[in-house]
Amino acid sequence: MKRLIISTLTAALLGSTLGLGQVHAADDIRPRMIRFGYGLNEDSNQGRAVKLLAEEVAKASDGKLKVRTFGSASLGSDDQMQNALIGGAQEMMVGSTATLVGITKEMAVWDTPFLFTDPGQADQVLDGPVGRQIMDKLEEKGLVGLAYWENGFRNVTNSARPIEKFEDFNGIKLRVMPNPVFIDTFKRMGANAVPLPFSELFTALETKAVDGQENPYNTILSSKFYEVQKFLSVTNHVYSPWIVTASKRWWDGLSETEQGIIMAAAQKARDAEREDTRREASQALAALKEHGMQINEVSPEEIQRMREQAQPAIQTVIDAVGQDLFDQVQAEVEKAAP
Ligand code: TF8
Repeated sequence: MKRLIISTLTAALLGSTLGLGQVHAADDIRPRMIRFGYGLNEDSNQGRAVKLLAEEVAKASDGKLKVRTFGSASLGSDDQMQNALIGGAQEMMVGSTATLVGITKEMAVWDTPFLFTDPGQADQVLDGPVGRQIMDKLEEKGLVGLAYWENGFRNVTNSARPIEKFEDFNGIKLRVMPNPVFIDTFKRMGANAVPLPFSELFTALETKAVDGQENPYNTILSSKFYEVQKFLSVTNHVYSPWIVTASKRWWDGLSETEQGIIMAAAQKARDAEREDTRREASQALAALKEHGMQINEVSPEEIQRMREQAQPAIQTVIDAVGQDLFDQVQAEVEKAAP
């Protein structure tokens, strides 16, 4: 009996050391269903990239890892999904870094008004060491950051008038992302800043609960804000990243192979998404005009005045992230200047 056990054990040990490679590697990928939520609709830059990520994961895992995608905030607002990830009730999502500030305050650094001047510069800083360092801060809060995607440079729409100078914000009820830096920035511009989750935004615009909002061209187009907003003012006042996150509780139970497949897919989708977003953004103004929006460029002088007006909001960023990290990001931004 003893012999039998020993020889069985030896066989098992030999089996694993001799590799029986295939058995082992296959074991490394277990059939799993991954719930992946996002806030925009399927027919958006975000939706297209999530679909690509799901396809890449299926391909690389021989269909064992199945990413089920849930768009249009059908699993909840960014905020709700973040908490579902932390609790382990949902596996993955993509959303704004700005809505993570309540969880990981360092994320507020990306909300610094006028931080980046060009998307290539944003890529370099986000994908570089300081971007990774900030992403890694999520882990102590129960989240794993996989990749930054592009939401993009934000522009203002409203139903009252063209914004040509910051004084034009006066009295405008402007929906902002629920985040202290955004609230502060737009209060300083003179707007009545109203924090609201994105999932409630269209209805709020439609019912005139708010007069305006700010988002990249792509979102103004894909979320059909042109149906409920007349004026689009080109301010490019901040660059917004998206971030793909996973539930740490769930992620830690994956094999290295599984983690590698998902990470590679998030990065591949990132590269495709940035290209797609930039291509779409370059044609979006014409499309929005066709949909009847009245578009105005803000003069460089008035942008400079907006920048000065928003300047004190930088203190809100520094209070959240600390002077050291803020300086470190500034140094990376300068290094990556176009
Ligand atoms: C916003 C953001 C949103 C994103 C999206 C829901 O205005 O720009 O578009 O967070 O993932 O809330």
